Amino acid sequence: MIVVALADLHLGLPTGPGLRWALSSLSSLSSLSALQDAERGGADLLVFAGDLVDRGYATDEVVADAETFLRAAVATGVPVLVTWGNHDVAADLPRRLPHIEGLTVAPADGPSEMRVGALTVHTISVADDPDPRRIVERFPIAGDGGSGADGTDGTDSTDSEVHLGVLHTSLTGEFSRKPCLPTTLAELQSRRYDRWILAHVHQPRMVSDSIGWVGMGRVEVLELGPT
Ligand SMILES: [Mn+2]
Repeated sequence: MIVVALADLHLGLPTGPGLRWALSSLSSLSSLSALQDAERGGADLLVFAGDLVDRGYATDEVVADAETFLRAAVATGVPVLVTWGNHDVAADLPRRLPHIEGLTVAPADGPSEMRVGALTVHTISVADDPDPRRIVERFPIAGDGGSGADGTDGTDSTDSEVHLGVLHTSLTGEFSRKPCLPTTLAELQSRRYDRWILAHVHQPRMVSDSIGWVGMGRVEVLELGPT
C-alpha cells in the first residue's frame, strides 16, 4: 500500500508553503518517482493530518483556498482522509466548509477507522483548541482480534492487515508550545500499528522507526505492508 501524507499546511500563514505548493504536491500523486520505481499505478490513499488553515489568518478567502485544495485532492481519484487539527477547529473550518463529495473526514468524538484494501487507518480529529484529551488508550490494538466478534467472517484477517495511526499531537508537548491530544511514545507503540503519522509539530522528525511528524511543506510517501 502506498500512502501519501501531508500535514500542517496552515493556509493563510505568510511563512507557510501556500496553496500553490499544496496543489502541486497533489499533481505528483500519480507520478511520484518512488511509485514508478515500485511499478505502482499511484497512491492508494492521501492523508491530511491537520491544520489545513492557520487560525490567525482564516479569512473567507483562505477558507475558499482550503476548499480548493480538498476538492483538488478528491479529484485525483485517490481516496482522501482528513483529520482536523487545533487550528482548523479554532478557525471553525469544519463548519465553514461546504460538504465535499467523496471526502472522508475523521470524527472528533472518538477514534474511527477507515479501510482501504488491506490498510486500516485509525485516527481522530481535534475537537477543541486546546484539546487536552488523552485519547490514544481508546484506539484499538492491532492484531487483538477484538473486532472479530461480529462472526461474519470465520477467518481472522486481522493479522494480515496493515495498520496506520494518524494523530495531531506533539506527544506530551515537549516538541511544541501547546500540547494537543497528549500522549507518549510508549502509548503510541502500545497500539502495535505499523506506522504513526503525526502532525502539529512543523519540523519533520522521527521519534522511532515508525512514528514521526510529516512536517510543514513536506510530502511523505509511505510504503506499508508485508515486505
Ligand atoms: Mn496544530
